[in-house]
Amino acid sequence: MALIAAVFCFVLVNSKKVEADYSTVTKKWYGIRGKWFFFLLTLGVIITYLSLSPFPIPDQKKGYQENEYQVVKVDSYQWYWTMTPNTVEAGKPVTFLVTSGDVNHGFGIYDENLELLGQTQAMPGYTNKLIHTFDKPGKYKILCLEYCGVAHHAMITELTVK
Ligand SMILES: [Cu+2]
Repeated sequence: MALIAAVFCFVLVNSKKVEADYSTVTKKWYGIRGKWFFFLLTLGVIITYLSLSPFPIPDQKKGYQENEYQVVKVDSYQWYWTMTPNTVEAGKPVTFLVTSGDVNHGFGIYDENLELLGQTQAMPGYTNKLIHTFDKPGKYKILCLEYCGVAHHAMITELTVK
C-alpha cells in the first residue's frame, strides 16, 4: 500500500513539471517523417513486386504435357511416411500428392547434402500438391518439417531417383 502511495506521489509531483519547448524540433522532423514514410512505402512496393513476380517457384509446368507427370501418393502418420511409388525417374516432373492420417506434418525433400529442394504441408483431410523435377539420380531424403510429437525427428524416409 505504501509503495502504491509512493508511486502515486512520484507521478503527481513529476506531472507538474513544465516540458521543454520542442515545437521547432518537432515541426522539422514531422515534415521529414512524412517523406520518410512515402519513401519506405515506395521501397516496400518495389521489393514486394520484385520478390513475388517469379512465383510460382519454380514454374514446373512449362514444357510438359499433363500425361508426362509421375504421380507419387504420400501419406504421413506419427511418425512415418508412406510413398507410392518410392522410386521415380530423373528429368521428368513428379507430382507429390501429400496428405496426413493424423496431425499436421511437413513434407520436405532433401538432396544428399541435406539441402531443401521443396516442401509442402501434410494436412489431415486435405491433399496438397507439390511438383518437383529431379535433375539427377540419387537417394533423396524426406524429412518432417513440422513438429508433430516426440518422435518427430525420426520421421525420415528415402526416395530413390533413377
Ligand atoms: Cu514432424
